Amino acid sequence: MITLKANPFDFTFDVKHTALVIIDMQRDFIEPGGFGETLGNNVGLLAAIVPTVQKVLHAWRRVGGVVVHTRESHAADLSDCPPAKRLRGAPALRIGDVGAMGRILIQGEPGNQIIDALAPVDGEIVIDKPGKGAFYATPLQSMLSANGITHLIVMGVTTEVCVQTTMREANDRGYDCLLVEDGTESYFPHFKQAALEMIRAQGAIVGWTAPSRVLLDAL
Ligand code: C5J
Repeated sequence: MITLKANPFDFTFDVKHTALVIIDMQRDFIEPGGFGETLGNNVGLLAAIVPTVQKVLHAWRRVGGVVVHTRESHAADLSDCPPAKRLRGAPALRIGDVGAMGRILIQGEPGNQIIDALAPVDGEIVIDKPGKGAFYATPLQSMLSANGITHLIVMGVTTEVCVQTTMREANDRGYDCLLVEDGTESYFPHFKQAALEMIRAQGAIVGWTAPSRVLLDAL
């Protein structure tokens, strides 16, 4: 068992029953020309966490823990993309349109791949998710159950959208979740801060948070 000095109080987990879940570290969000930029965001903000996420991923692989990568993505025929999601707002390009890295947010396109620095290796779970949360319309819960997972350590982007939604879905399904504070980022730094506070408020109502240093030292 490992106990971390986390917020709002200690987080105890067993590597054998804990998965590292890395949310949507795909080119669509982190590199120019993808979904994030079409929505008018500065994608450079998100690239800054890559070295931290990589350090934690490598440490987790060394201790032999289960790794889950997610990608926000849709089928090529858009059958899993509600029109309300595709048609909302006035982005430069919509989901399914052709951009600088292929079709925006479509499975198999160059922009939908996880960035090279964090690319999955054999044996790691990769979940393609049509929603913001990683449990909605995916086999994630059954895959975690098959691996005896009860705890999640979460990183990725963006903090207040896909990361927070996934943590809330996980919390409702009975998982204890810890978010790595410097392993997550938002296009809006004040939204990140607010999300961290919401997650750990009221006695860890959604989960715990801790800086990567605390986790890396413990591993
Ligand atoms: C968004 C995500 N922000 N991965 N997706 O649309 O957070």
